[in-house]
Amino acid sequence: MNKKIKSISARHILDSRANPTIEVEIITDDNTLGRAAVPSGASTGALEAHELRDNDSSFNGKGVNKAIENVKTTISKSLVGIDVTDQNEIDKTLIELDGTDNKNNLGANAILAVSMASMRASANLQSKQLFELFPNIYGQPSLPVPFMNILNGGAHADNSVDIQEFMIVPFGFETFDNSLKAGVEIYHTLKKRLKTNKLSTNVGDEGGFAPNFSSSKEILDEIMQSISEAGYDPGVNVSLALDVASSEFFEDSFYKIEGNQLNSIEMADYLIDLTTKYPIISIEDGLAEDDWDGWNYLTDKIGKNIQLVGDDLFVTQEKILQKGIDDKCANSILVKVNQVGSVTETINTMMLAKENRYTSVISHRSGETEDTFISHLCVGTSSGQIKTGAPARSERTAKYNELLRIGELVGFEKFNLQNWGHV
Ligand code: 2PG
Ligand code: MG
Repeated sequence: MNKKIKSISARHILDSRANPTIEVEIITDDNTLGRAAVPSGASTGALEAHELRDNDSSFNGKGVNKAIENVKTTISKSLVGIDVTDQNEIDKTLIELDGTDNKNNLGANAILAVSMASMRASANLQSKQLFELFPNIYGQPSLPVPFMNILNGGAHADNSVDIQEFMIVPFGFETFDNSLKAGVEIYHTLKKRLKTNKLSTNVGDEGGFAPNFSSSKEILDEIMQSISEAGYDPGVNVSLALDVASSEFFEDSFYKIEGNQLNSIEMADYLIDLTTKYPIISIEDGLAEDDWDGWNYLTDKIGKNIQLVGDDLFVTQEKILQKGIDDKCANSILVKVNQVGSVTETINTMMLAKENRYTSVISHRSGETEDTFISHLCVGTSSGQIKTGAPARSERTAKYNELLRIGELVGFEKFNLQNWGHV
């Protein structure tokens, strides 16, 4: 087996929001191919690794030609000839080549695309499934509980809803395919109900519906009804989860939500109140990324019973997660490969999470491609939870569909209910 990298090429493809993104192909000496494309966020954390864009007159400044050039020149020169199965060495080389803390030189998009493509090439070379190459951080490979964002607001939709994501969590099933089926049936029921009530059934960036509602409670009531009408039991086999994405409406120390101005404690209390009225098991970014005191308060109040997920807060970075652990903030981390910019660093962050009894929720971005890397990351590390949008729009269903394929291989009953939260 000749494991050396022979060539690395890059191109732009389009993401689900009509923006260019980078796709990389790695070919080994024995002509094995590995291909990967990177996603892109809209409600991004301030400390995310740097996404290199051209900022010129084409594609509204969103071109990725500079990132492509970096792959073809600097990165190619250093990686050709390296053993493609040595992911640590590849990622270390990439990080050293860049030489900055946040991948400002080469671009996290350039580096990540190469990192992911090399792992794919390595799997193909060894005739393995991609998920088999990940360390089993939370246990033996298993399928996740899907967190399905069925109603969109915030930066992902042009409606009046402040909270970004209202998710259903079909957890009470024996197998992944039945869990997914429940989610799909509830999604369709919600659509029917919205139509009947003359509300818009147009969808947001992640495939969830995006009608106008005046309050979160109204939305949660609607979703509860949809769960029941679809034949499921809210709180018994299907729970709710929120991504508040509150950094987006945190200004001058206040949360501007639903016409109110709440201070940090009031915002936390508002969320706590929601958890007493609805079967909410997980809240992501309930407080803003720089409101550490608010996070500590919320964690102290409900962290024993509710999964509190840091997304913008931790940006998948080990050092920032360590601060959260030290300061007793959150009990879970959202894992987005492009927030940190390489496979190895993603794995290291997840290991730190596991060591400290934090759960890991593997996540897509709002701008996605057909790449299904995260489905494999989730199964291989056995994180037990994936958030990858509504069961609609091909860039979202691509991830669920890949999980269905993996389910056939590993067995659908390998459905991880142990690591899916704090309830
Ligand atoms: C989030 C994500 C994905 P974005 O906030 O969790 O749902 O959105 O990719 O826009 O950051
Ligand atoms: Mg989020």
